[in-house]
Formats: sequence, structure tokens, C-alpha cells
Amino acid sequence: MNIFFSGSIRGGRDDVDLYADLVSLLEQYGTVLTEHVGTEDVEAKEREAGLTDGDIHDQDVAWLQQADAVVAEVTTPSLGVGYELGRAVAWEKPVLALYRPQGEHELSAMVRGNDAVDVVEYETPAGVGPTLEAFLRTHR
Ligand code: 6IA
Repeated sequence: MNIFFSGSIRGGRDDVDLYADLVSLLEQYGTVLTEHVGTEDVEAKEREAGLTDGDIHDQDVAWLQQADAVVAEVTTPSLGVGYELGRAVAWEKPVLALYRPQGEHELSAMVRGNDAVDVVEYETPAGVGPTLEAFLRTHR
């Protein structure tokens, strides 16, 4: 199963450790196409790799197209994450959005108000494990 994990990069990296924990959990169920989202030094790697924004966009959209399911961490608002969610919904991919209400940002109505997005509130990666399992087993 190909899983596309979506999380903020240029929107802010406050939750990077959490993304890494979620990527580890997701790897139990399939291939995470976007594990770099949970990598501490992703921006340095991006510079080293000499990728243009066009390269990043095109690669990302190709991975999204290949995905059997999309899991996004949406607590830190990110334009890229919102864009990916919109395209995933348009392609009728199963989409799970994980949100921590104790964070400082209210979740966008464009995510919470979208019936095609399964929004789940949680506190810790360990606590969200059963939700991930149920979602991924349903869409395998
Ligand atoms: O607007 P943001 O940067 O916060 O958007 C974050 C979303 O865009 C993530 O869910 C990623 O899927 C995607 N994204 C942003 N930057 C990259 C990227 N950089 N590579 C792949 N997807 C990205 C290159 C890193 C690489 C050289 C290790």
C-alpha cells in the first residue's frame, strides 16, 4: 500500500518530531512515499539536492497520484498541505486529517467542513494508532 503523508514544511517545522513518529507508525501498513516530511533537516537536504520548486511540486503531485491513501497532520497550517488535500479529494483518494486541538491554530473550515476528509482530533501519536489502523485497513 502506498501512503502519502502530508505535513508542514515551509508552513513551519514545530511538529517535525511528531511527523517522524507518525511516519514510523504508518510504515507498519505500507510504503510512506513522503517520509522526508518527518526528517529534521529537510530544508538543508532540499538545498543540497538542488531541487527547484517546480521539481518539488511535480514529484509531489506524482507521489500523490500514486497514493492509495493520504494521511495529513494539519495542526500547523501549511499552504502545501492544504493544496495536497484539495487535489487528493478531487482524485477521490481516501483522506485522513489528524488535528491536535490544543495547538494554537483553529483548523480551517476548508478541511473540517469537507465531508470527503475524515478529521480526527488526537493528542499523542500513540493515542492515534488505532485510528490509523482502522483507516488504512478500510482502504487497503
Ligand atoms: O507549504 P509547505 O512547504 O508547508 O508544504 C508541505 C507539503 O508540501 C508536504 O506535505 C510535502 O508533501 C510537500 N513538500 C514541500 N517541500 C517538499 C520537498 N522538499 N520534497 C517533497 N515534498 C515537499 C524537498 C526535500 C528533499 C530534497 C529531502
